Order: sequence, then C-alpha cells, then structure tokens
Amino acid sequence: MSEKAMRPRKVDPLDFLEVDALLTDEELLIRDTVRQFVADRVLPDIGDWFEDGVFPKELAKEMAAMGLLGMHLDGYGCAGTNSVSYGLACTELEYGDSGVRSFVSVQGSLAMFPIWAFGSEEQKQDWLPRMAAGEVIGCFGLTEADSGSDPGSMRTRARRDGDDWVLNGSKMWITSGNIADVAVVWAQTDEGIRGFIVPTDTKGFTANLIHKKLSLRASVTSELVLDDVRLPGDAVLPDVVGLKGPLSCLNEARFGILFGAVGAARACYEAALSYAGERRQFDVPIASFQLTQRKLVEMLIGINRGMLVAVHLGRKKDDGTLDPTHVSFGKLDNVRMALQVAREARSVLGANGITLEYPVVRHMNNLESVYTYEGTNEIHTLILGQAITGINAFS
Ligand code: TGC
Ligand code: FAD
Repeated sequence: MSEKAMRPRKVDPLDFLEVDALLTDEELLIRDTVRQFVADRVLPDIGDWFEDGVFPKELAKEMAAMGLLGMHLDGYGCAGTNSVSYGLACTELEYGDSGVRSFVSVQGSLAMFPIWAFGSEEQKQDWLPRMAAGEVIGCFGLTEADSGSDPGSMRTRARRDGDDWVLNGSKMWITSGNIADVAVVWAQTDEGIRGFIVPTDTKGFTANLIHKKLSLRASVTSELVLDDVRLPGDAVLPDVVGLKGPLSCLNEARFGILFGAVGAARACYEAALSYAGERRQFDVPIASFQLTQRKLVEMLIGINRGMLVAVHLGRKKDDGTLDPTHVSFGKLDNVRMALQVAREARSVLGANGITLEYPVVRHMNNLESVYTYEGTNEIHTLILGQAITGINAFS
C-alpha cells in the first residue's frame, strides 16, 4: 500500500472541502452558467423585487432559454440533464433568492413532473414543450387552508358529470398561482385522490394574491378557488390514483430544495466572511474576534457538509438508489443548516444585517418559508423516525 504524506495546502474558504472536484466538467459548466445568470440578472435587482413584493415574470423565458424549466426531465423540449446538474442549478438560483428557485422548482418538479410521469401522451405533447419554453407557467395545488401537513384530509372534490369532471374547493399558499396559465390540482374523487390539469382561464377558477408576506416576497403566493370548474374527461392525469401521486412530485421538488438551501447559506456565509474582514471595532477587524471566527467556522462546516450530502444524494438519484426518506434527510438537515447560517450571518453584520443592502436578512426570512413548505421540519423528522423505528408517529 502506498501512503502519501499529508502536507499543508492553501485552502479555498469558498470551497473548503473541494467538493468541486466531485463534479464533472459538464456539471461545472452548467453550475457556472447558472451562477453567471444569477450574477447578471438576479443579484442587481433582487433587493428591490423583494421590497416591492414582485416576481419578474420575464425571468421565466430567460430561464427557459437556458433549459432550466423541467431541466431533469427527458423529451418534450426538456433539457434532460442528470439530477446533480439540476441540483446545482437550484443551488445557484437560491444563492440569488429562494423565490427564484421556488419558481423553477414549481414549474419543473411540481407542475411539469406530474404531467411527465402520470399524464397521457396527448397531455405531455400538449403541455410540456410549452412549459419547458416558459410560454406556459404552471402551479401545483395540494395544500388547503385546513390541510397542510396532512394533505390526505383535503376537501377539494372532483365529481363526474357525464364525460366531464366538475371541481369544487380551494387551495392555499400556492406558489405562482396568480401568474400561472395552468394549475395541477389534486382533488378527492370516488376513486381516491386524483390530479387534474386545470387551465387557469377555465370558468369558475380564480386566483387571489396573498398579501402582507414577510418571506418569499419575490415570489407569487396565491389562494386558488374552484367554483364548479368544469373540465373535459381527459383533464385527469390517467396514470396515478392516491396520495402517492402528489407525494411523488414532492420528492422531486424536495430534492431541488436540499441543494437550493446550500446556495442561500453560501450567500449568507460569503457576506458574513467579507463583512467580518472589513468591519473594524476595537481597532481590529471583527473577524479577529474568536467569537466571530467561531460563527464563521460553524457556517463553513454546515455549508460544506450540506453540499457533500447534496452531491451524494444527487449521485444516488442518478444511479436509481435514492429513497424518499433520503430526500427527507437532506431537506430537513440542509434547510435547518441554512436557517442557522443565515441567523448567525445576520448577527455578524450587526445593524447592517437587517437591511436589504445585504442579502442576509432576505435569505433569513425566505428560509422560514423553505423550512415550512415541502414538508415541515417536524414532518421530515417523523418520516425519518418512522423509517428507523418502523413506528408511525404522525397521529
Ligand atoms: P401515507 O399513508 O404514508 O402514504 C400514502 C400513499 O403515498 C405513498 N407515499 C409516497 N409515495 C411517493 N413518495 C413519497 N415520499 C411517499 N410517501 C408516502 C405511500 O406508499 C402510500 O401509497 P399507497 O399506494 O399505499 O396508497 O400518507 P399519510 O397521509 O400518512 O401522509 C404522509 C406524510 C405526512 C409524510 C405526507 O402527507 C407529507 O409528506 N406531508 C407533508 C405535505 C407537504 O409536504 N406538502 C407540500 C405541498 S407543495 C409545496 O409546499 C410547494 S412549495 C413551493 C416550492 O417548492 O418552491
Ligand atoms: P400545519 O400543517 O398546520 O403545521 C403547523 C405546525 O404543526 C408545524 O410546525 C408542523 O410541523 C406541525 N405539525 C403538523 N402535523 C404534525 C405532526 N403530525 N407532528 C408534529 N408536528 C406537526 N403548497 C402547495 O400545495 N403548493 C405550493 O406551491 C405551495 N407553496 C408555498 C409557498 C409558501 C411561501 C408557503 C409558506 C407555503 C407553500 N405551500 C404550498 C404550503 C406548504 O406546503 C404548507 O405550508 C406546509 O405543508 C405546512 O402546512 P401548514 O402551513 O398548513 O402547517
């Protein structure tokens, strides 16, 4: 066995464990392309978009042109990249803002994926190319005002009327609801929960914007109301019945989030590291205080650990060995880590940490939503608890 002596080397504070070395040239190229897009098109204006509470819809077509919508799906105009590349794109987008990553997650993983996985060939041909091109924007209606963590208790109902379906009910907290051209809506039927493709200009469909959010402000969040929405028989997704339909979509979106959260954390860490080197108190940079160094080191460890977990889970997804409980592990730990990093970074920036001049408080507030949506921290804890004990502790 040959042994190589370990020699001190210069480390990169921004890629401490050299996770980049685990990525292929193609993955790095995709990552760097999205990073440049975020630097050019998101970072200069995101503070204003957040303050004004707007998602700039024109970004949709630009991201489509880069192949980011339905990026990991094959065929139908989708880019068909591997899962690691999709994850890395999410990391870079969320470095910009969770709202931008949310838009891409919802479009690709929650609106396109169910059509791609459970739709008829006609539905796929009809919707997916236009959605990949950013011409049609989608949203995903699962949550209701009284059914969040427990979507199986949903009350939205679809009933047969001749060949048609008629939908009644409402959905709450729906990302992109007011800008969507099509909603994938999950509803109770006599056969169990089913998914419906609902063009948003259908009579009886309304989207109401949710105001006064202090988180994900650069993202559209809506209530959807379905009042006798009549759809043709072929609006139903034919290939899935039951809660496993929407839960399968969540696996995809949660996978993007476990990568994305590392990007938000990295933005906060970089801001804190740079600020700590420049800001002086007691005649020295605040980075020279042991207490500040400890904060920065905890951030460094969390981010590098999170990226290693993400790449490992991405490789498992690509080789077909990823289980939904692995995704829960990553979503739970990486989002929790990112929120801790954001809060620590906020304290390093002192008073400056509360303004939109820096990215930190924006990410911190956004991550409160990311912590809650796509399965709360508690729900993922119980999914993992059930996986290792065999005991269901949900009720
Ligand atoms: P349970 O009885 O355990 O399962 C019902 C059926 O589903 C199957 N299943 C899954 N299938 C695929 N993937 C998974 N991860 C699955 N987990 C379970 C299961 O095998 C069963 O199939 P079958 O054939 O026997 O019928 O279901 P439950 O009612 O006890 O619920 C389990 C629980 C609590 C884990 C689940 O409901 C849950 O994950 N709740 C959290 C809800 C949630 O995450 N909502 C997210 C809404 S979308 C959103 O937030 C978008 S944010 C925007 C953005 O992403 O940016
Ligand atoms: P609840 O389920 O009421 O939970 C409240 C608290 O109780 C939480 O701490 C929770 O962890 C805890 N709790 C619940 N059950 C248990 C249990 N069994 N054991 C222990 N603790 C428990 N939904 C969509 O369908 N589509 C979207 O596009 C979408 N976008 C969103 C965008 C934003 C900005 C936000 C904030 C939410 C979005 N959601 C969306 C909804 C999101 O998925 C839900 O908010 C989430 O699933 C939690 O549901 P809830 O808010 O009703 O909380």
